Amino acid sequence: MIHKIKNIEKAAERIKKAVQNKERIILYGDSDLDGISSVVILEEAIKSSGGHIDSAFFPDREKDGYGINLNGLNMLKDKAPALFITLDLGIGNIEEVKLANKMGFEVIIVDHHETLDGAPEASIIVDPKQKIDDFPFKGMANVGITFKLCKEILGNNMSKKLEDSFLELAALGTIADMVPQIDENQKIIEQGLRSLKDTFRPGLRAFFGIIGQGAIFEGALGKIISALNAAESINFENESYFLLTCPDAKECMRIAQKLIDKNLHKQQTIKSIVEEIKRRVSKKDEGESIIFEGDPSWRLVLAGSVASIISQEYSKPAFIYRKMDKESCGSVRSPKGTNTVDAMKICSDFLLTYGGHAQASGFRIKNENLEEFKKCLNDYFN
Ligand SMILES: [Mn+2]
Repeated sequence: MIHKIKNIEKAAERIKKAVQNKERIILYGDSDLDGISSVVILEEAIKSSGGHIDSAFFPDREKDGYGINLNGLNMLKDKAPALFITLDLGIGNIEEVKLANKMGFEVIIVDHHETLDGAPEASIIVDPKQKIDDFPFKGMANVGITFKLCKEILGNNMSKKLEDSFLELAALGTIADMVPQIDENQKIIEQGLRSLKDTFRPGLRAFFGIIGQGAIFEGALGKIISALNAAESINFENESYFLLTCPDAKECMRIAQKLIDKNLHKQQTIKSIVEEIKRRVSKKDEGESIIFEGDPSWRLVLAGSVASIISQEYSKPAFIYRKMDKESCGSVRSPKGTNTVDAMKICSDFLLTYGGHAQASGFRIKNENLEEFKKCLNDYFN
């Protein structure tokens, strides 16, 4: 028997029913390319099945934090009752889902992050990392899971053209999320990239118009992904989402160029933060099993990239955070074979929230607990 991802058929049926009954549908996605491309393809699948979405919402990780958050729920609460579908986030939002239920939303979670202790009280949860899910491949990006969901929704009504167009975004999101390029991911990437060269999507064509295609394709791909990942979510609107759903070629060129420029600036800032951390580390003794550094001036949206470089350079788990007035918020990257979510489970008494993947995760903490948290982590990784 071929196992499907648990609840994926159930979620598709529920979404189809919502389309039929003209229920209000809200998509709430993570602000990285995996989350954005998930929202875009699910929105287009819903459109293609004769429905529409009321809104696509993307939290600002800097301001609102990762996941479903209070600001977002408060902005959306007048839209209840509605079907509230989360993409690439939600599995860690036990309290927020409770609140969403109370507001009158029905929540469907589509996520691929590690489950924590206890699951949110959502009406349907699609996440292959749930213990009760026996779908064999656990390494899909969220957009790969969403692609499967779109296929369930549309069935035979998914045209080849639409499927190719979804696969292009699924490939980009899968590469961007740095999940292993094996198994189903490999198939998605192969098919998606094949189609990407002749994409119909104006937002992607715009990049080829600016940076060219042909022989430099490999290099172009990295540029496109970093540019799309350099977008910001302001007032819960995301520039890359706008670009990928914009039908106007001229407008697409303008936004694509803006994102390319933004990415250049971002890369320079990342470099200077990395240099600062190296300076700090060189002054410390070698005994620590992790790198744990924060600063009020470091933007949270850059913490993941910085942590990734630092973790590779020192072959140690890197916890990089922005220190704000009372709380700090950070990103974590760690070498193969380590599990930072497990580590934070052990140290969770010191944390407000945490979650993610074994080697790529995040946390939020009260500043008064920073030292204890660091000590707990050092003990764990020793
Ligand atoms: Mn993801």
